[in-house]
Amino acid sequence: MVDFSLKGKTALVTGASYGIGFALAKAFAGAGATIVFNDIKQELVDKGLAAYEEAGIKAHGFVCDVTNEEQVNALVEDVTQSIGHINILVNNAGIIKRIPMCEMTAEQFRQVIDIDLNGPFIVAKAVIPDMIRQGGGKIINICSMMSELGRETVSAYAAAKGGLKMLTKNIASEYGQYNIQCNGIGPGYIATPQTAPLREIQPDGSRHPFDQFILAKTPASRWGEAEDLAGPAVFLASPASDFVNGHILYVDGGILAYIGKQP
Ligand code: NAP
Ligand code: GCO
Repeated sequence: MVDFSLKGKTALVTGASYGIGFALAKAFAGAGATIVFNDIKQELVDKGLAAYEEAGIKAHGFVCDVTNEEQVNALVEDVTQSIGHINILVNNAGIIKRIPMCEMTAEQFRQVIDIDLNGPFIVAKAVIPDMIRQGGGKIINICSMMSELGRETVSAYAAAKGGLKMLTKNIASEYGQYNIQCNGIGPGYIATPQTAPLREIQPDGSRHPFDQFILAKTPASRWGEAEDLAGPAVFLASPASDFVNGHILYVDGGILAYIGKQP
């Protein structure tokens, strides 16, 4: 019998008050996991707790900035002492800045790298030692189409997500011997607050040009929903994927396989 259960496991999903992280955490709870999440503002943690409660999930929320190593180490210690050993980590927290590279300041570039790449390093480094003591664990890094492709205005984001792909492979390489599996999920274009600007209805009532572009680039001819990522994430968090390591699972409706619909 293939084991997709997360019963008895504790999952930390970063940046999971809403969006993709929230959808993954809900799916993990449905598979039996205890949910722990963080956000950088108490008001968003509270909003997230209310949303989990509305979904019938007793989640545990903490204020923690994934770029702050002291806060992350304190979070992991607190969770381990008061809730349980972290068996599953999803490095989901992330930002994007859409600015032409030559107009982007070094500080803006650094901020994206800090949250989208340094953050996953800091959090993974904080949870791995106890995973080793517990005999293993699961780490899932949320990568992107931009782990493989570039486009105008997202240089920092693509650099971060490309780096996150290789950090995923390196964690798999370095800690696979301790029964830790580290894989990535590469979502396609998903309808969340992060991509809302790309889907805004135009003043004349037409779809945003980028919205139309993505529909033409996606064989499924639709944007993904955060829930489309839930099954792949439960698979990578469960014993069913114990021999999958260093893999980036693209959940993109076929974008990476497709040249695009002829205009
Ligand atoms: P989102 O709606 O913008 O949510 C991002 C979450 O991360 C928010 O809860 C945000 O909290 C949190 N966050 C930001 N900086 C943080 C920090 N320093 N410490 C802790 N939490 C922080 O994004 P999303 O669309 O759900 O995306 C989630 C992940 O999937 C990101 O890594 C993103 O790059 C990736 N992704 C998204 C898509 C897509 O099409 N949407 C596709 C591929 C990959 P605040 O609200 O407080 O800022
Ligand atoms: C963008 C989008 C993308 C998505 C996602 C695609 O501006 O191109 O925000 O980067 O967020 O990363 O996989």
